[in-house]
Amino acid sequence: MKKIILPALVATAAILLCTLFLYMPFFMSRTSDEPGGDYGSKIVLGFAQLGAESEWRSASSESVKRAAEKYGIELMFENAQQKQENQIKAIRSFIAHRVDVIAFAPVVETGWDNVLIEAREERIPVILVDRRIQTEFGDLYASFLGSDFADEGGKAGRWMTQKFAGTSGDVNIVELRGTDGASPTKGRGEGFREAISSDARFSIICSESGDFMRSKGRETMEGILGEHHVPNEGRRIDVLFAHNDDMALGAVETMESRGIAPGRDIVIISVDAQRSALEALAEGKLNCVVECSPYVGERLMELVVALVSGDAIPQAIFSDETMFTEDDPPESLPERPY
Ligand code: GYE
Repeated sequence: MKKIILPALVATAAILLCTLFLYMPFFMSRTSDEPGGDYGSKIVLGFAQLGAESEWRSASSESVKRAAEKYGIELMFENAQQKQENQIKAIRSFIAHRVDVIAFAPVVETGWDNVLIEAREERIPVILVDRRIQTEFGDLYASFLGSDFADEGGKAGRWMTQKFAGTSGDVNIVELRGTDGASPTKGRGEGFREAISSDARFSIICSESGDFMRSKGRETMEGILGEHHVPNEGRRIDVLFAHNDDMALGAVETMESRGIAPGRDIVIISVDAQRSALEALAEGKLNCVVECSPYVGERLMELVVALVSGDAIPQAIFSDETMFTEDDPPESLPERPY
């Protein structure tokens, strides 16, 4: 009897195992009621990056790519070259591919409703990375992951008021704005103005956009210096507030080419704290650098996994950020991974 039972048990177990393996993919794949497409067990994330305008942006792209690899998430990555229509096109292609989650860094704040309604209709969740949008609809995105831009502008403004606390006379400020219509431009500008508003000595004598680019920072500063910094005619710029490091570093080049000592003749404050800016700070060419972290890749992947698993996620997640100043010993400044 034993002789018959044992082979029969082995055969039954083998048949059961084979059946399980055959149907495994079916059990693991999502049904059509669930958000996103069916890519087996691998999560697919469509990421529409806004461009490659700054060193900060390159670090942000790198952070997302490395994190996707680390988390085993399949990444569809598009670079929109700073054009909203390219980003919209990329998002539409992600919808057509039925990716599991869409993330994007909106180049400007407005004009996203239609494409995000399309994503919502397909039940594909969206995460805003880095920049925010303005919309009347409360449910077009699941979460925002990035920085508090008004706080960054506030830090810059407060540092400046302290820097000039013991001095007398007017303080003439020039502002190099980021891309017009973008949330960091708005937030940093407002936060800065709010912080300096209590003292009438501070005035922004000129504000121009350099589009967050080093080349435009260089060019724009050329015209601004010619018009506003002619000390022997009594025209003088005391402070440059640049909305990012690349524009500040472009302006530094222009100042040096005109024999102006950046950081000494003109106090320079910028935002981001990328590697090259921290080096310039250590050399005394920048005076204050407010940190804005591009290293959100891993946090993004955690959110993506949570969304696909059906877990609740916070509506907004802000990075912990600090600032670095001319008073920090150069050896205490952090090393940037990329
Ligand atoms: O400060 C700048 C980049 O959106 C926070 O965009 C980002 C900004 C960053 O080009 O360098």
